Amino acid sequence: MRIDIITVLPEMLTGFVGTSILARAQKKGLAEIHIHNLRDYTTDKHRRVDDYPFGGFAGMVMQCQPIDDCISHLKAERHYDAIIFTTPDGRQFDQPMANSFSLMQNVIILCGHYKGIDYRIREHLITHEVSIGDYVLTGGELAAAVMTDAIVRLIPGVLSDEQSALSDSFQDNLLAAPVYTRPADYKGWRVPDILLSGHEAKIKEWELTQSLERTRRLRPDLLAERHK
Ligand code: 6GU
Repeated sequence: MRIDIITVLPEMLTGFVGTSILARAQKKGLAEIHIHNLRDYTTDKHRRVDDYPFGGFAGMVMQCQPIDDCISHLKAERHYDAIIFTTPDGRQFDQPMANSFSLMQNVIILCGHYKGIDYRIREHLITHEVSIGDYVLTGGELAAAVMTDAIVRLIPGVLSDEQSALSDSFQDNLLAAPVYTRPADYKGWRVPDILLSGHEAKIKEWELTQSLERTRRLRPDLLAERHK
């Protein structure tokens, strides 16, 4: 899978995509992540990518030209399955969305900034508008990082069997059961006996009971979702 991220703050993302699981996914050839500096596409001699809004509103608006040129440049090279715009008024990102994006071949993520982008870009070029939650970030870079991480870790081969995405919280609308490692007794804080018993079937049953109990207590909304 290939992800192209368009941003005015490339330095916010280069370290992130070159670290840990995302770095390994790229080294293994399972993911390609390219960061594009929007300023490289402006025809403005001062490298401006924003301007004052029509109508006399406050704030600055990202202009059509650099965004259109950058996206056109990418589209001339390959077909894109999704052109995502990060924006607080988008649809809220969740695990099913991560799953469906992870099945795609080529995806563009355009990071929003300032008061917004010229609405004509959203009307004519964007296929998906996505938010990561009901709070306001200064820019879409962190949202792009969150989405990229959630998407790339789902690509087959990116995680090892032990880290398998199948046991994640949310994958089946259940929170994960608690996990423990050695020592079995730390300062009198004991690991549940069942986990030391070696009874595989009983351990599985314990895990499901814990998942259900924690979901009922902490996220009852997820259980309601499960029964739909
Ligand atoms: Cl995608 N962008 C911004 N600026 N703020 C957000 C967001 C996105 N998602 C939640 N808050």
